Amino acid sequence: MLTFCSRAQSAHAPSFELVNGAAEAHAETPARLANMLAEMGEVREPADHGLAPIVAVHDPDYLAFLQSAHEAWLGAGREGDAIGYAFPVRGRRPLDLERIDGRLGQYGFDTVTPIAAGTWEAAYGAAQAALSALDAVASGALRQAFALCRPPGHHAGADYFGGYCYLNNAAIAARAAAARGMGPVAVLDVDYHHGNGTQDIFWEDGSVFFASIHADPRTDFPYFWGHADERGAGDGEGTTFNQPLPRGTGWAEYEPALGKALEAISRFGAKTLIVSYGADTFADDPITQFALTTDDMERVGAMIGAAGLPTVAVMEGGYNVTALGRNVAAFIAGLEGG
Ligand code: SP5
Ligand code: ZN
Repeated sequence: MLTFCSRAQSAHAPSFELVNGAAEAHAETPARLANMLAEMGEVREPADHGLAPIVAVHDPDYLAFLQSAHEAWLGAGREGDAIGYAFPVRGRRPLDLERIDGRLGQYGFDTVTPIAAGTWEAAYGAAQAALSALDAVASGALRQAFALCRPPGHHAGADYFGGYCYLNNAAIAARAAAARGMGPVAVLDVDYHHGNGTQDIFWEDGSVFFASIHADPRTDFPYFWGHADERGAGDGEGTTFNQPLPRGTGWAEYEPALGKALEAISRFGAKTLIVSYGADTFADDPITQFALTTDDMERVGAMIGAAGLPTVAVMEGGYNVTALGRNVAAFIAGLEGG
C-alpha cells in the first residue's frame, strides 16, 4: 500500500505523562514510528500542502498557540515539556489569558499530552502525510493509501489538544476530500478510544458521517464523549454513530459492531472513506482492555476494504511497541485484500 510519513514526525518526543497521580514514561513515543516503519515497504515523504487545509479544520488562535507554546514555556523559565495544570469547565466564556499555564489549560483537556520542542513540526508533518495519502486516492490512480501519522489526531478538536493528539489528521483529510468534490465523506474510527475530536469537528456537519467503535467512556478515556446517545446536532443530527463496547471485547463482539458501522456508512451514501486506525484494540496493548489478535487486525482491514470505497487510512493509537508494526501490516494486508 502506498504509505506516507514525514521525517519531522520523529521530532515529537514527550518525556512523560501525568497519569493516575504519577509521572509515567510517555506511551506515545518515537519508537512506535520506528517499529511501524520497519514493517512497511516503501514509505514516501509527503508534499507540503501548507496551512490552508489545516486552517479548514482548526481555529487560527489555537494553531498560533500550538506553534508558540513550547517557546512560551521556556520563556517562563521552565524546562522540558509544557503541561497545563488548571482546566476551565467547558462552556465558560472565552478569555484572553496571558500566562502559558492558563493558555495550556485553555486549549488542552488533560495532563497526558505535553507540548515538547518538536511537537508542532511533527504534528504538521503527520497532517501533511494524511493530505498526501488523500492526493493519491483523489487522483483516482489508487483506491487506497495509508498515512503513518504520529502524533495521532482523533482526540484533537477544532480548538483543543489532548489524548496524545494536536492536529486532527483524519478530520483534515475528510474536509479536504469534501472540498475536492469527493463527498459524501465518512470517517470510520476503529481506535480503542473514542475519537472525540473528530466527533466534535463534524458534530453539526451533516456532510461528513462519523462512526466510532470504542471502549465504553463510562470506564475509559476520553470519558466525556462517545456515549451511545451522542448522535450529532443541527444539520449533523443522525450523522454521528457511536458504539461503545465493554472492556474485554474480542472478535465475536467486535465483528458485528464493525458490520453495523459499515452498514450505517453505506446507508449514508459515502463516496470516500477516511479510517482512523488504532492498533490499541490489540489484546496485549499495555494501556487498553480489548482482546483483538493480529489476525483480527487483518479481518478489520478486510471488512473495511470490502466496502469498496476510495479509502485513506490514518494511524491513530497502538502502544505495544514490539507488536505495533506487525499489527499495522496485518491491517493493511486485510485492507488491500478486502
Ligand atoms: C490516540 C490515542 O490512542 N490516545 C490515547 C490516549 C489515552 N491516554 C489516557 C490513558 C493514559 C495511560 N497512560 C499509561 C502510561 C504508561 N506509561
Ligand atoms: Zn487510542
